[in-house]
Amino acid sequence: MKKFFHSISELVKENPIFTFFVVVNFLDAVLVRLTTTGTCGVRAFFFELGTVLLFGSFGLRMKNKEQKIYYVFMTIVFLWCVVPNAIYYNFYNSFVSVSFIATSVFVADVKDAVVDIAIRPGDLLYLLVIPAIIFVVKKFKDKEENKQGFKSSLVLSLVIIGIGSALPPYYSFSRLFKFWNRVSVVNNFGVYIYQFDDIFQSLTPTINNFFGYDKALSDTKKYYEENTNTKVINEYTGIFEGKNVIAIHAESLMSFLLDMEFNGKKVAPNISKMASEGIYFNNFYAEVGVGTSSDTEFTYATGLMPSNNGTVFVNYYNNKFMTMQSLLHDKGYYVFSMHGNDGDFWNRRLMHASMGYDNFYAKDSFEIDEVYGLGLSDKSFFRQVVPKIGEIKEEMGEPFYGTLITLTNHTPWREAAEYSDFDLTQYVEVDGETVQSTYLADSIIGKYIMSVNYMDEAIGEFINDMDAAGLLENTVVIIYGDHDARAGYNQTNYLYNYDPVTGRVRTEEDPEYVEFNEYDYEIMKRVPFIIWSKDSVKNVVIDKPMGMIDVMPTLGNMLNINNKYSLGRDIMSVSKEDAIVVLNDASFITDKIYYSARNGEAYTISTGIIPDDYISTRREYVDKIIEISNNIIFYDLLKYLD
Ligand code: GP9
Ligand code: MN
Repeated sequence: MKKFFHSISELVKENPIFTFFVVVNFLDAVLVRLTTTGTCGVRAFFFELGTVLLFGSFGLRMKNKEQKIYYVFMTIVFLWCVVPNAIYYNFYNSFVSVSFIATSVFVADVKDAVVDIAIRPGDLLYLLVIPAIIFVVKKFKDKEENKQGFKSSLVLSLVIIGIGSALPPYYSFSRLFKFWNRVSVVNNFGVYIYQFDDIFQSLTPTINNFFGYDKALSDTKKYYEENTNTKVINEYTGIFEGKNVIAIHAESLMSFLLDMEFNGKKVAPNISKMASEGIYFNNFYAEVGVGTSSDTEFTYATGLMPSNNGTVFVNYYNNKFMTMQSLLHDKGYYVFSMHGNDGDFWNRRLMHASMGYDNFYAKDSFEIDEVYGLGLSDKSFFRQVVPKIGEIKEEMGEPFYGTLITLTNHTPWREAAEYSDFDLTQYVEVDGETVQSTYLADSIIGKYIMSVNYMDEAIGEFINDMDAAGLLENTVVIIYGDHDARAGYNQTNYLYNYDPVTGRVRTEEDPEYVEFNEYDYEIMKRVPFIIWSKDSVKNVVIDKPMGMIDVMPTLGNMLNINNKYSLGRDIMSVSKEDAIVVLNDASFITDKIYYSARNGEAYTISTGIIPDDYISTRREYVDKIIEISNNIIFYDLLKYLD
């Protein structure tokens, strides 16, 4: 043992390049974890140090230039694990996947958002490591192969990884293999192991075709045998059968805006009016992964969870899925989608055809006469949509089902003041005088609020134009938010704790501090789901926790169609106690708690007794839903199920 540690200390003294490589790459891993999730788990330290030592030891089997090139190359590889994740986490609160690179062609279109919200100058400091290690390898003379040093550092790295493995939480290994909780993997194993695992997982769909298929098929068949998704008859069964349906996919619309007003004016008067007149699901959540809008389109249409590796729209668009669109088409509906953006964004041109749409009207079907943010403005889009629906009704008859995907309210809302004059001025008392504060209008969250007001106006004009054209007769209009705005915790906290008088954000020490923690931020990510029709006012509010996977069964029951592969449930036939929102990282929300799969913590939403097995039974349920969904996606199993 003494000899072992002596050889390590000799190694550190004799080979400064090896020492620099280990120290700097270990510090990078620790820093990126602390500056993203903020978790200071001891366990991850062992894995981060052990990983760097392990790769560092291989360099000792090389000599001279080869050894130096190896250490520079591996430092660049480790930086590729650190810098993209530091930036990506600011935008998505998760960690990047190499399979996302396949979809990153779309990031170019949202680069403003990435630049505005995601890239912090500090994240780019990591890049200084490259000139630093080049300086170090130039400064110190070449080294011969060091077999003893290799053995000692290899053994030390394995001992350190072994200690890390012996530390709780032991369930984290399942997350390493199941991999739907990226944050948990980084928190427990560090960013290097996370990224190597991600590469392996991203290759899995290709590998899967050779391995794991049989087990996935038998597990999935067994699941559906035990959970046959027969339609439950209730008071909503068939209430909209045969009606036309127009579904508005409202970009980044969140529910809290429907109750918000400034200076006596509602932020979203039209949408909130439709919510009050129709059926309003006010405890509703998107369940997106990295696929954001496209994940919502997929989950809404199939009742399956999004893919945990890549996105369905890009990586699995050729697979067979049972969708609302295909079921309605089979019932005689003409099914179309319309969107003012490039038809290849999110690979929609191919995926919409695969989902069963008869036609997809993309950017090239519209006159691009007014542009804000990502493309055609919502007001111009809707103005042009109305006559198109009129032509469809003329030429294709009824019933028709149309998905209208909005665009203007997409992050980062930089131009909001150009298309919205919604007044966010705050009037505050300072030393007995009333002064104006415009902090909100200048902030990202303020621009978001202004942008939502614009989208609300656009939807209000659309409803009026549809009514004037006689297109609301026998028609149901649906509005759903496709995911939360991604404005970030700090920006959202402004709404609760920015003090316009002092210009500071209140902390817990302030008497007027409003409790708003990371869990409150997750819980407020509700998006509206509204079913409205001109001729059948409903005035119903459903406050049961509901997820996007429940839309297919719930709306399907109203349209009298049944998707037997949906993993969601018709919320009208589920009790509030049993209702559950399955989130894509295996966290979940019920009427009692928000359970964070990242930290294994439960945050109380309402009082009341929580039975012993309350969390474990729901965690098993959630894991199973995610597993079966991913089986179907990865292995294209619906082709083989009857
Ligand atoms: C792109 C629009 C926005 O066409 O649907 O997509 P998102 O960035 O929200 O996934
Ligand atoms: Mn979106």
